[in-house]
Amino acid sequence: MRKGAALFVFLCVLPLFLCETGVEKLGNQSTMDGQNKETVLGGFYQGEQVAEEMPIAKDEEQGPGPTEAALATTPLEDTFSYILSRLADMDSAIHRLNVFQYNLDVKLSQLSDKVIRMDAKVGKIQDETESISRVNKENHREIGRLEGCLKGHRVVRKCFLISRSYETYAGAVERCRERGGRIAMPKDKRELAALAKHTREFFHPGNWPLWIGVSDRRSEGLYLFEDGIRVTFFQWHEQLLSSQPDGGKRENCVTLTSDDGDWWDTDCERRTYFACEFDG
Ligand SMILES: [Ca+2]
Repeated sequence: MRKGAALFVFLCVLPLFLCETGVEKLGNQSTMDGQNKETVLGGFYQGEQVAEEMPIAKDEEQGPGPTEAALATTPLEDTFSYILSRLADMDSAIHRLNVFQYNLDVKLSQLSDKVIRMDAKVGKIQDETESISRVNKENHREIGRLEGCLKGHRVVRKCFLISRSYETYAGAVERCRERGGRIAMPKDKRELAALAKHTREFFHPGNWPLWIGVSDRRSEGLYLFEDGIRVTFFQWHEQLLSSQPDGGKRENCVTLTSDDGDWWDTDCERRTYFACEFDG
């Protein structure tokens, strides 16, 4: 190469070299406070990696064009855009929440309707159960009435039936009622004689007491049948040394003994056999 040509090339390259090194130094000064200080040696960047990590320096080297300058944003604008973006996200979340709440309200309404329908069905089932229970009780009473006269002893218009279960006086009254009858109330001597005979034959050869529907629970010494009618005749057991009734206020209910049909005043809470009566 000729000296003239070499000089020409040198003069052309030198300004470019000076311009490039000057720009890089400016970029180096602007980034000295950053984390890439170690990449700088003698005011120059090393390697392509540094060039990639510092695109701004390269841009500054090339200088912003008119369009890029127009698109450049300030930190305040970036913050404003960020806030708008967050508000948009929150609005979207609130919308989803509203949709969820609406669906929840719909399901709750449907569930409420189902509960109402179930309540109605439960009420209907309860009514049917009560109706069945009433029918069962009526059937039970009817069976008791039939059983009372089939297994018991008929006297004119009623039948006496002896139970082999033990009950207090009140329990015996309730058991007879559940079976469609009443606790035995011999209202005259004929009925009393028939009941005594039936009881003697039922327990023979044993001797057991059983409740009949007579007591002085309301007023000491005033004996009433269980239906409230006053007793006008008695069959008290009598002995030379002691006669019935002798229990005073401690013994207010009456038992009939099976061997002789005599009456004894007895503690109402004692558990013993009992006799019911049924319409014949
Ligand atoms: Ca008494």
